[in-house]
Amino acid sequence: NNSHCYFAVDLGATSGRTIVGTIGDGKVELEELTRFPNNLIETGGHFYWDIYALYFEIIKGLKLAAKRGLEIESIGIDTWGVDFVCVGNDGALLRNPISYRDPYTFGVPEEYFANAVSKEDVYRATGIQFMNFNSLFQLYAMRLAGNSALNNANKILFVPDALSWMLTGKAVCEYTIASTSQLLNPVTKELDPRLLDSLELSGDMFGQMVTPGHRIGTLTEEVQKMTGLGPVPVIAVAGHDTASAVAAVPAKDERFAYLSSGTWSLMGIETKEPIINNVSYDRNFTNEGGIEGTTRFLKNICGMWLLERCRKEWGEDAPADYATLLADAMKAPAFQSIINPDDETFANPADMQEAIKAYCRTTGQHVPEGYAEICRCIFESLALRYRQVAGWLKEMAPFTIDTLHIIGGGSRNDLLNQFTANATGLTVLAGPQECTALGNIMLQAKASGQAGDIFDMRRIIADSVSIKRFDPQDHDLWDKAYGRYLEVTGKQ
Ligand code: LFR
Repeated sequence: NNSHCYFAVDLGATSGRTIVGTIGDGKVELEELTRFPNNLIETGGHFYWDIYALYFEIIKGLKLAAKRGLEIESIGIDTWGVDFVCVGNDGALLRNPISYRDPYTFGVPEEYFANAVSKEDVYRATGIQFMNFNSLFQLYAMRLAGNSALNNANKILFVPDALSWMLTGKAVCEYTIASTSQLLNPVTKELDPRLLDSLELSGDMFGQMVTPGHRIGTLTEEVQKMTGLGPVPVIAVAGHDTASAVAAVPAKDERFAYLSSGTWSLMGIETKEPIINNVSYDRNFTNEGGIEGTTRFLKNICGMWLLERCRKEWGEDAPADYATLLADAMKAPAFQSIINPDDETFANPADMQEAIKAYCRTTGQHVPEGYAEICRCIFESLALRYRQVAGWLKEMAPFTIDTLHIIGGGSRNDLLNQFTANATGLTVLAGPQECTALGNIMLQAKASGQAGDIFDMRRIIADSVSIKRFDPQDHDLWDKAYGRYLEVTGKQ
């Protein structure tokens, strides 16, 4: 038997999974071992992630793998970006990490630019889009508040690195996850000394900077005993979930755009060099780290978050089945109500449906009623926002974009895929849904010599999954709707 087996941990902001990937005969297959919720815990005026619960879920997944007699060659962890854990002198975690959904960084970037480093200088040094929750601003907010975990920190580890540390006792700073912090300079590929100084931090607190494929260490004896596994190596994969997803886009060459569709919609291209100029600054595009020295030049768009929140609110008043929900949305009239999904009123409203209705009311549009109309409004508006961002991307890309790969959980939404093709005028190739896990597994395969470079990995993936094609239709209709979108959203 010449197949090889790898263990992936994929943690998102709402749920996490452990997955086993098997590579053999030039194909890759995934099996989900466990799935569990990732909860936001509110206490003492903050929202935290429960890192111990996540660690425990990883242990449970590893135990299951051991029980099944799976011969795991290595383990890799990817998570959402920006959040981090402080570690004390004695090696213990200094409480749970604060979540990026915690509003404690609202208004902090402005304070930072006024008192520490200017906005232009931060962008020039990092090329990272401004979002209030970037680690830079979280750390600054903690400093201003005299946060005792930070005050006593000997190490600061990003979430995937913190979990690897708990499994191996080895501290690293993986490049792709570090890039989300807005502390990393994508040209020197080091943490920026001036930004570190502004936070009174030193670079070595973050651990040794490593790139995807690095072998961090092996499971500690403690973990071996708990799980029944041997000294299995833990590999630094692309620790940022979006970097893992982009690594797994089943593209044949470099001339593609991607839309990684989950709670967030990340739309961008892969480039050899960062793109940091006045236009990228004005459009707030980011240059996050990819694998093999590539740059993920992209923009965050509010994605399924709108729908996820609405579905929670609807409960049993809307079909639980996704296909029925989409079919009902199709029965609602087209282009009645258009919103800007990235309007700040949708970031974390108490009532998402009410926020959408209020937006339509203030902009003098039809106020959507019922789940079908609201769904239609969300999907059409997302597609129109995609067109806007794709347009900016086309202006800045160093190559002609003709294909958009939609990957991640949101790629199973045929309706939105078709809308996206119509709105952007691009051919959409949808799938796989499991891009993040596939990227995580392939990076491990590459580290153990079972896969070659990025395009070899992508070929193995393309040979293993099915991809659906959507060609643009109804051009005039969508063009007219885009005109309305620009009017409603005030051209920004
Ligand atoms: C997606 C993601 C995005 C990042 C956001 C917050 O899961 O990692 O790339 O901007 O979460 O960390």
